[in-house]
Amino acid sequence: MSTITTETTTTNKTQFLEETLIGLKSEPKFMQSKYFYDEKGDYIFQQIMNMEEYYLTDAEMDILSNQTAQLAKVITAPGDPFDLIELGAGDATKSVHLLKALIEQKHDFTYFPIDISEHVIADLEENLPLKLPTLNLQGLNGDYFAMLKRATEISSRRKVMLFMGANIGNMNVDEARDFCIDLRNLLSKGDMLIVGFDLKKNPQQILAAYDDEAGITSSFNLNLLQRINRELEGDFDLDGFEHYASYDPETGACKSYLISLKNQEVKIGQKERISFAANEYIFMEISQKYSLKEIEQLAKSSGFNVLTHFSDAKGYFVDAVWTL
Ligand code: AVJ
Repeated sequence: MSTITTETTTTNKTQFLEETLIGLKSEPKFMQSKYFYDEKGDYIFQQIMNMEEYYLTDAEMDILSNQTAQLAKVITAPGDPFDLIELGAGDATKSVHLLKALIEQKHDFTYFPIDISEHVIADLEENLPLKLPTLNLQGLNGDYFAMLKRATEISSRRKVMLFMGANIGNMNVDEARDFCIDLRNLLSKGDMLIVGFDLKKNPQQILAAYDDEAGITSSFNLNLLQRINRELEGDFDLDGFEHYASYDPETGACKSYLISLKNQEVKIGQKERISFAANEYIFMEISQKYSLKEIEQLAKSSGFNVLTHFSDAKGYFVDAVWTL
């Protein structure tokens, strides 16, 4: 059962180059945050999750470790086998709690972790069976929708989708709605979607999580320039760019940018040259925050029914349970 399904590496590299150039030739310039997660990016993201300022991980862990029984109950029915598909599984430290509870309750299910990082899926395939020997596991490495389609081809059982970790925050509200509509179109009546949202809260607290003193978030962003240097023969001067984060309490948008510190030209591959003016920015990432009301609106506008939600003791984070 444990064979990784992977998109070919050449396709990934061509797509990385194409999408990088589209972003850097746009006005204003942008990059896609899905490319943060190469092996070094995965490692830096682990460090982010361990930071004092990055409250999100602890908050969702509080939900998954203390309300697993209730969550397991909401997503299962006696004698009803299902597939548990996780988008952006990461190291699955949170989902492991749920997997464990489902196994203990003797539910018949297969776990399909999907992740854009090849390294992440390989790690899961190696480590999860050690922790949970009886788990039915099939790792899928690639883009969410390509791999989700693959999962629906492999099995036709009822689907429970997990999209945790506030990964939905990497889309703005309109993109999130379109994304949820696309998910809904791949799901059927009775299927479920569990989505993790970071809630609007004190703006200082949010900003600190994305602009830490130690500069870990800064190195997370700069690593994408390094990745372009490594994989796409770029020559970014990392000292020529500086991390800048902002949070707007009105819209709930937390954004990060890399600011060019001088007029400079950067080479990518053999023939591409990109110019940066002093103080020009590259928009790197959005981490959208929601109110409970906005979460319900998102469910409705994308055609889901709200079943319930679970929140942590501090009220920082919500795992919403939607159904079709
Ligand atoms: C993995 C998308 C949830 O937006 O909070 C953390 C990524 N970026 N610090 C987030 C991230 C900067 C993270 N997500």
